Amino acid sequence: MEEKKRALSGIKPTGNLTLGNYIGALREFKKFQDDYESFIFIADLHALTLPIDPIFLKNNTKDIVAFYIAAGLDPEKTTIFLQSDVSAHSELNTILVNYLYMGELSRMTQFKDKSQKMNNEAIGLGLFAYPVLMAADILLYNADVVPVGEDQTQHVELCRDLVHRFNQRYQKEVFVMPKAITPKVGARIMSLSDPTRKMSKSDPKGDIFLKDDLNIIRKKIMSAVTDTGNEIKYDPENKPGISNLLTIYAALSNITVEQAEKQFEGCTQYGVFKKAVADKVIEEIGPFQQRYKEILASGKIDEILSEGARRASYIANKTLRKVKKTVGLYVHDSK
Ligand code: AQP
Repeated sequence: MEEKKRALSGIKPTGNLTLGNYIGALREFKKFQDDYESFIFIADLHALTLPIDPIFLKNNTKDIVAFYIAAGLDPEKTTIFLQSDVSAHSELNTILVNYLYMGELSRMTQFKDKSQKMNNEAIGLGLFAYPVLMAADILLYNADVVPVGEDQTQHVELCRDLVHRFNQRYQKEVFVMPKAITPKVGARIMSLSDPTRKMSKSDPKGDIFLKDDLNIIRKKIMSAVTDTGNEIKYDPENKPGISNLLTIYAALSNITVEQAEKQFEGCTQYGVFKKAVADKVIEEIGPFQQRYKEILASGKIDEILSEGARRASYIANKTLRKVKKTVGLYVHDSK
């Protein structure tokens, strides 16, 4: 029987998840669990790259596990685990920091965006080296595909450069070349209050949170920033607000943006259009919130994480051993 390809992705527990995280990543994960051997983790070590309250981090971590299951991940099919439970991530990170360069890391958009808002003296090394740990995450599982939103594709590209460099250096296929996969519609959901900016959990203005009360979600969509026109048209440059709402509507309806545009042809009232978008979001998020609550109440989170850590560690440790041998670290029987 042909071996299944592998898929791997994760989400940082740095805040309440947004509709952007849902459309760009979370909802996509389920699509991989039947045809791929799928590994989906909670990137809790990555969450430490910016200051975070410990209790907030711990609660967000449990939330994400419940969100994964609510989004349709089946722990029997998808290995769900915590990054910090598999020590191989940190160990491979320690090796890989020597194979990515300061110049390329300093050119990463996420680093530039996040560090720009900070005092230079207080930028942690972890924020700078974020893509190295992310490369370790991907490479430990020999992932063929990495489902992510658009903002993370640059890091996957850097990981590809690293694979090329590493395999060339040692003249063998140590690492599998991964490929980023972004959703066809909704790879970059924008803020409702400033549709030229990405909807982001660390910059919550204009966010829809997955835990928002449904009435609040409706209110937020009804007051989303649009433009002074009256045409429902996809034109991100001149009509970023309407284009963002069309994208949300299309993604959740599983149709293309062009099909969504057609549905609203002739509609000249933004209020009517916004109501349709709000209905669509609520239709999806309402039942999702219900499932999330049931999972949290079921008390099964720890069990899922323990089993996930066991399965993930087995695969990750095999890769780590191979890498250690390749670079010349002495791997002996006790290990
Ligand atoms: N606005 C978005 N539209 C589509 N996809 C998005 N993602 C994030 N925002 C959007 C995707 O969600 C996944 C999880 O992201 P992450 O938590 O690992 O980090 P991130 O990319 O930095 O996401 P955030 O929400 O912006 O987090 P903060 O603000 O904490 O840095 C990724 O696949 C991401 O592409």
